[in-house]
Parts: sequence; C-alpha cells; structure tokens
Amino acid sequence: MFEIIGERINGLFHDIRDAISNKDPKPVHDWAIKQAEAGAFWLDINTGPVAKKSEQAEIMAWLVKTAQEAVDLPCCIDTTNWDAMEEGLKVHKGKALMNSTTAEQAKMDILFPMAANYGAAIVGLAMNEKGVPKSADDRTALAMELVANADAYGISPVDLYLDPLVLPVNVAQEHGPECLEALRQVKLLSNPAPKTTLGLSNISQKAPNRPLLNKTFLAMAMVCGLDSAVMDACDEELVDIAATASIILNQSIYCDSYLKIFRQK
Ligand code: THG
Repeated sequence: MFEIIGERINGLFHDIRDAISNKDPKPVHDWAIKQAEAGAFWLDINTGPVAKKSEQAEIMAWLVKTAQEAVDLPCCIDTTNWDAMEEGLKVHKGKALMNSTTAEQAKMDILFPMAANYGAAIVGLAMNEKGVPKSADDRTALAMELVANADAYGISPVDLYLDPLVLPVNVAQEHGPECLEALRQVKLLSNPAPKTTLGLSNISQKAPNRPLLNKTFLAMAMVCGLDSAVMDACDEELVDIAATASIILNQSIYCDSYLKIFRQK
C-alpha cells in the first residue's frame, strides 16, 4: 500500500515555527489530526531550519510526543542532527521511520545501528559528500551502497526507504527523468526489494502551479515504483491521485469506494 508521509509538522511552516517557540501544542495536535484524517500513514516531524542546533534534540522530542498525543500514527523523524534523531526515537511510540542517512560511510555507521537498536525503519538518500549525482546510474550506485550497508547492520530491505532525491524543476530540470529512472532501478537492487520514497513538494519549490507539478510528478513516480512520499496529505486531489494510481497499478483491490478505502488504511 502506498504510504503518505504527511509533511506539515515542519518548522519551515510559520504556524509550526510559532508553536515551537511558544511551546503551544495546539497547532501540532491540529495538523496531526488533519493529516491522519486525510490518509497519512506517517507524520513527518522536522524542527525546521530556525531551531538552534543545541535546542533541536529537545524540540524534536517535544514535537514527537505532542503529535502522538493527538493521533495513533508513527512518525518520520526528519533531521540531520543525530542527537535530535535519537531523542525523537526515545520518546516515540511504535515503529518510527528515521529520515535520514546519506550514503556517507560515517553517517551510515551511526544511523543504521541506531535504526537496528530502536527497531526503526530508515530513509537512505542517494547522495554523499559530493552532493546529489545527476545521472540515474550514479544515484543507483549510491543506493546500492545504502542497501549493502543496511544489510551489514541487519536492516531488512523492507525497512529501508531509498530516496533518489527530487530537486526543484525550475532550477534542476534535467534531474527529473534521472530521478524517475533511478526509482525504477533501485527497486531491482535486492529481493525483497527496498522501499522507495521522495520529498514530493521539492519538485515545485519556488515555481508557479505547485499543486499541479506535485500531482503530475506523483503519478509519474508511482509508475516508476514509488512506495511512499513526504507530501501534502491535505491536498485532497493529490491523495485521490495516489489512491487512483495504486488502483491502476493493481496495488490494491478495486472497489467502487476505493477513494474512501484508501484513506482508512
Ligand atoms: N526527502 C526526504 N525528506 C524530506 C525531503 C526529501 N523532508 C523535507 C522535504 N524534503 C520534504 N518536505 C517539505 C516540506 C515543505 C516544503 C517542501 C518539502 C515546502 N514548504 C514551503 C516552501 O518552501 O515554499 C514553505 C512553507 C510555507 O508555505 O510557509 O515547499 O526530499 N526523505
């Protein structure tokens, strides 16, 4: 089943930034409930860029606890700060999704054992110290390193969410088809296959017609093997497209009420 990772509890958004600075649980509760009702499978939790590094761990723990007070959903703990990742995991109920490691050896050597220790799933980004490669083949090569290292640390491929990384179409147009081709290739890297994910809204950053770009890209990426996405769960048409694409791709059994069924998990 396609897994929606609701993107809205992120300090990038002003209401969440304000909630963090005022320690006001209400916006976090409200967005947790709204995204759960819209069909989210995971709640992405990101402190945002403004939080000071020394405060991120405490803020992450507060956001995770606060979100899980309101709904019975697991979190996708979205941070590059290892301390914040671990503090989030400590307070998390159920199986978390760690977002993310890159293919840098030093990061994999910390984050894969952390995932094994907490029984968490983990996102692996197809990038390393040199950044995001342009070609599909180079993205897949990094994905292969992620698969091999995850395996060495005892992480099952079904708990590894490979993210070939989508960049904004207005500045990195040539990456679009490479990212889609990488999705196809990474599904073939192991048996069972690793899962796949993307930060869908990246495609449309600073471009007009954002919802249209997000929707079109979602349908295209699902054909290529996308299993989940950090996305706007409150865009009803976008969620309808995820539901409809999974029906057309024969990933769930057709019934006339499939749009409703999709949201019920
Ligand atoms: N891969 C993985 N995780 C990710 C990303 C990814 N997490 C973060 C990000 N990328 C996905 N989440 C978002 C959340 C918000 C936006 C884009 C991606 C967004 N925000 C508005 C903007 O920048 O214009 C700002 C908020 C506002 O409207 O105030 O677009 O790639 N694994």
